[in-house]
Amino acid sequence: MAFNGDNLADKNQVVVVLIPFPAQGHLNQLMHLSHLISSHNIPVHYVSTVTHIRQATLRHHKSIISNIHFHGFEVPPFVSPPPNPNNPETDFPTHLIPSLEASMHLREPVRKLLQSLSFQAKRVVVIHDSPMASVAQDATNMPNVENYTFHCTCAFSVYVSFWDKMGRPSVEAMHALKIPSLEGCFPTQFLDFLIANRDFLKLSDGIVYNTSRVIDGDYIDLMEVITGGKKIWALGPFNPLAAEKKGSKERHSCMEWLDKQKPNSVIYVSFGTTTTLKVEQIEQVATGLEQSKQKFIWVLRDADKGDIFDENEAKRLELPNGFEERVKDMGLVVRDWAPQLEILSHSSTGGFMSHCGWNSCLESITMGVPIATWPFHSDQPRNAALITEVLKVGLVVKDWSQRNSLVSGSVVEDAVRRLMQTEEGDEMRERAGRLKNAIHKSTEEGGVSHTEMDSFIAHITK
Ligand SMILES: *[C@@H]1O[C@H](CO)[C@@H](O)[C@H](O)[C@H]1NC(C)=O
Ligand SMILES: CC(=O)N[C@H]1CO[C@H](CO)[C@@H](O)[C@@H]1O
Repeated sequence: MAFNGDNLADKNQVVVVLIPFPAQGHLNQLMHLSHLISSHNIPVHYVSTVTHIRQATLRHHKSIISNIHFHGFEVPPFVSPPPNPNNPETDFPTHLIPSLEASMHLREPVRKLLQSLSFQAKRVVVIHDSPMASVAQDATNMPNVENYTFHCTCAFSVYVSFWDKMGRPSVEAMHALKIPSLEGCFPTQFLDFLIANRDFLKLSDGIVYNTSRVIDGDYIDLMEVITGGKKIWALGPFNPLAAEKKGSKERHSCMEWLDKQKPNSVIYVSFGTTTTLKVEQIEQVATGLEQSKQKFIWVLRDADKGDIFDENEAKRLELPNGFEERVKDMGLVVRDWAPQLEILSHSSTGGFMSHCGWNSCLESITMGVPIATWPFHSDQPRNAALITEVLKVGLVVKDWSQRNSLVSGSVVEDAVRRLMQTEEGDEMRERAGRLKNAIHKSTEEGGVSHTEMDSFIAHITK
């Protein structure tokens, strides 16, 4: 998908250029954002490396991607090692760092694209993922280019990092909350990467969060104070998939299994695309699920590699001997790509054991499913605190203070039982249901998310 400079826009048009951070959760969110923006008849250009454009489009529904211009740019080759679950220092996917560093070479092709678009269009609106600020930096010298920062996480987690840096001052919205430390969230190598980007963040004209005022509005207000009144929009969550689930011919086999289960009886277990469990940990999860005697769907995969198309097949993760046979009436182990949103929106699904990546949190709360939290790295521990401490729609499986220890089978069993079989769990499900309704209302005409989206579109096309 080489870029040729002609006819990408005309003089009356505002065009939007999106620059995602090249990891699945981010590629996914900016893909949804592309779709939302292009549904307002605004041309959208989605920019990444050749490999990551391939990844983003492969994992997305065709109806979403048909109106988007993709620009896959060549970057120097990077190594794509397998994930290392036995790294004693961190659960962060350090094997992705070479691909992240390679993506910094997007700066030059992005500059050329912006320049050419800026000649052709009325205005160019760049929305870059926050760790991609340095790739977008040349926007600053072009007269009709505006720059916006996009956060793929909640305002709460971003606020907590600032609050930490300020020495945890007394603030009402933080009162009595148990906030996990930043320790162990990022390895130094990645922190350097973030710091290198921070200077460019100051250059943005506005900030977009994929969250909703219904979810963490207090923290959006607090961020507005911190960023000196810079305009913030909370553009989420809008779930485009909600309508297409039933009657689709390409339904995953686990959906038929779900159809046969009782309402709220199944716990969905998945730790996302950046987590690889140690062999011993897999054994403990298996034991815990088996002993909980609850129905489950467990997605068991290795973390994505920096290049998911890299030849060497991921190894098949081993389960304890005879496990799959013993649990065949209780649960499913899914080893391929699972339709997470469909699973969460199914009435048989009553709980989610999750690493608390922001996509997963949002999908779960918009579907009214309470979460058993088990964070591994990055913003996950703070997202987990939002779920359990602020919103109270989940319970803790692994506390961040215990991050270096194995979670035993009995802890897994206990968490699953509490979430699925106790009054405490039912109360969380009720609260999650109320939050779901509030979120759905907010995306309807006149609702707060709907209004924010209109205001953002009006602002960029003004
Ligand atoms: C925000 O994330 C959710 C969950 O992945 C997604 O469904 C939604 O479309 C995203 N919204 C934006 C604006 O990226
Ligand atoms: C290119 C461009 O519009 N850069 C702007 C990004 O946002 C900052 C803050 O509003 C402006 O000072 C830059 O001029």
